[in-house]
Amino acid sequence: MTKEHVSYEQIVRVKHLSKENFIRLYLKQEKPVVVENFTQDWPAYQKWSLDYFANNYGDVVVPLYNSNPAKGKEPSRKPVKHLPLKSYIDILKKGPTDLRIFFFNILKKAPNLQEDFKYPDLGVKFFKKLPVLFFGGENGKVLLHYDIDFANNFHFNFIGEKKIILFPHEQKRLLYHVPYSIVSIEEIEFDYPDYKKYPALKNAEGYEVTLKPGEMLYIPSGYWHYIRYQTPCVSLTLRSFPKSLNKTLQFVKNLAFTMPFDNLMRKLKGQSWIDYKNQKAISNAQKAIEERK
Ligand SMILES: O=C(O)CCC(=O)C(=O)O
Repeated sequence: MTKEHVSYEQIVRVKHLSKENFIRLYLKQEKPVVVENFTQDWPAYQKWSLDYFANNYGDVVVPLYNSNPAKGKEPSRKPVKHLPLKSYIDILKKGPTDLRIFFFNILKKAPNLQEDFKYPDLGVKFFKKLPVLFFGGENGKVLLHYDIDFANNFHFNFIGEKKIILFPHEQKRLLYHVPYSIVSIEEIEFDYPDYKKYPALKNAEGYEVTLKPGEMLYIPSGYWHYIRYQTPCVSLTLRSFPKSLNKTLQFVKNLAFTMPFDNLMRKLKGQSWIDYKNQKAISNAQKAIEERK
């Protein structure tokens, strides 16, 4: 048995956070933080429950994703099935499942939900066109990735508990970042890393938190995130773009060049392209270890 459960440095928790302190201590320093008492006075905190979503939005058909790595010529993010939300919620209630709803677009699918949350006054400009929900079941996981748009993410948990592991963007080589993508090698479980197979992970310095209902996690721009659902959960992410020309250029490059190129190569070469990229992730990590010696 080479896999072991690891704990990372706990993310700072505060009960309340003023705009000034948020900007000075976390936004400017690109440090994550959890605010415990954040959404208790939002309608969502009282209203949102699995039954509430089933009763009010149960007929909305949702794409469901699992965490199996894409194989061969499959696109990297392909839903495994589509179900009405109420049938998916029945699955969540039954027990562990790795089926998830990734990026439930509130404006498109359930605009009335906008009345249940607020855009907090934290001194940032929110991108109000993309409030999104995430649903997942007990023991489900979200593979380590960073967000292609380099947004500062404000992640509000309303139902259940989830463990979130974060790493600063610069650690990408130690995390086995797969070239031409925004993910790391998909079989790695960052809560149970296999150090024998992936030794560079020992040098990565991560943070973690178990997020409870009512709490907000600030995920700074570009941070890698890995999520393990401990119970069925529903969370909301609001995003704000950083004022960085460099990050904007990287976003445009990812969108206009890197992703289309990767999709084309998947179509042309299938599994051998995936194997090549994973091999490259391993050799880049090896080099990163050697440079540290
Ligand atoms: O909680 C989840 O399921 C995913 C969250 C996420 O990836 C995000 O907020 O960007």
